[in-house]
Amino acid sequence: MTHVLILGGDGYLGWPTAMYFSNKGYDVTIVDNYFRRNACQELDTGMLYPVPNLIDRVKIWHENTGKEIKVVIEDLADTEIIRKLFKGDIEYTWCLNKKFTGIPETVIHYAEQPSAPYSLINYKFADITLTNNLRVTNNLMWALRDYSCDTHLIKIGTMGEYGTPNIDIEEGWIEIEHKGRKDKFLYPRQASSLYHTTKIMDTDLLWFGVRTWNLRVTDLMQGPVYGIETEETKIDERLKTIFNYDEIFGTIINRFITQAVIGHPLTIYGKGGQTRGYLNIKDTLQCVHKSSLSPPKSGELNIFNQISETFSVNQLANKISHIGNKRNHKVEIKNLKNPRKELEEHYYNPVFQGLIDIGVTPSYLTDNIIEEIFQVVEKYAENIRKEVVFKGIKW
Ligand code: USQ
Repeated sequence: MTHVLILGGDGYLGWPTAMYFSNKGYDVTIVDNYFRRNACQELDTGMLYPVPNLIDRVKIWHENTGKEIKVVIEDLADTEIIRKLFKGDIEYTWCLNKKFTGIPETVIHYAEQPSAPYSLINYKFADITLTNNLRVTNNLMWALRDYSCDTHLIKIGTMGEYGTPNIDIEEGWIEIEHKGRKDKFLYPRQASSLYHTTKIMDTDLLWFGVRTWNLRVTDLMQGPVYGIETEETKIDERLKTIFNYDEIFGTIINRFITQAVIGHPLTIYGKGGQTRGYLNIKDTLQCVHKSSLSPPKSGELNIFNQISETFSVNQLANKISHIGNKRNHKVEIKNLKNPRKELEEHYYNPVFQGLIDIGVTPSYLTDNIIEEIFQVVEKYAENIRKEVVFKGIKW
């Protein structure tokens, strides 16, 4: 069985990814330090429903499927943890069989602070974001260098690394002709938050590791993800992934649907012309899996733009209010003064062909898909707290 190590396996994307690979017969180990849960508690954010801790989750998974997902509860910013995972002297927090599974063939790296607003609350949170994200990536890069250059690292990057340039966004690379000579470089990056900036720095670190030590890395430039259910979360109610609707950890589509359900005006920041590439949570799983089946050669960095379609904030608000009204919610739309520093009207034309070429079939934000998310959110409507929807973290 192929061994897949998932870093950040308790998060919104990490947990569904763990079940997806486990269901396909992979030997899965996950590592997490409960960063996201602890931050949600510390910052009093909005979680649609409580989720069991990781040990209970993997036990529920085992009860339902007979499959084992090994768990290590540790902080990957600690220099030794990832090295121990590669050396085989790690202590599992939960597993059925204590035997070391061996060096992973694939590592999927989600173990980062993922929120732009979190990274700009104040200096303390900026520092946590920089320290955590860069240390984890650096620790991982050195462990790969020292123990297993052949392991394929799949890193979740972000489309926000590119920003919103006034030219087409290529897939990772650009050829530049200058004074009669040509060369290929990483596409220029200019992020609009400190969180996004750490992702740029991650890419730079790993590109160095690829050039210098022949590492094999896939960097996935992902857009904002939406959705709740995946095939595996449907197996048991308790296997649902963490779903945030607050401004810190909630992404826009999940937020707008939740706002529509509780009668909170949809919070369009500024003019609402901000355009991004979006994807369904189910597509994240497909993209990561298909990438694992098409690893780069030793000494190569693959970069894919991981989005399925693009929308402006205004287009999203219109789509969601249309479905919300159809479901008898009285949906209002409100343009708030933008708490973020970003362009509110801009050119946006990213290429996103690479993942389709390796076999990903994109899902789209259809009325049916929006209705499915509405149904789940409505079920938990009593848990939604209006006061955490918008607190106005500015930068
Ligand atoms: N926005 C609103 N109203 C809201 C929330 C967001 O107008 O209530 C706007 C934002 O200003 C932004 C856009 O919607 O222009 C997307 O915001 P978001 O909060 O959904 O996403 P973002 O902060 O960009 O970050 C999310 C994830 C992050 C991931 C990123 C991909 O939290 O982990 O890397 O999406 S991307 O945006 O392509 O960089």
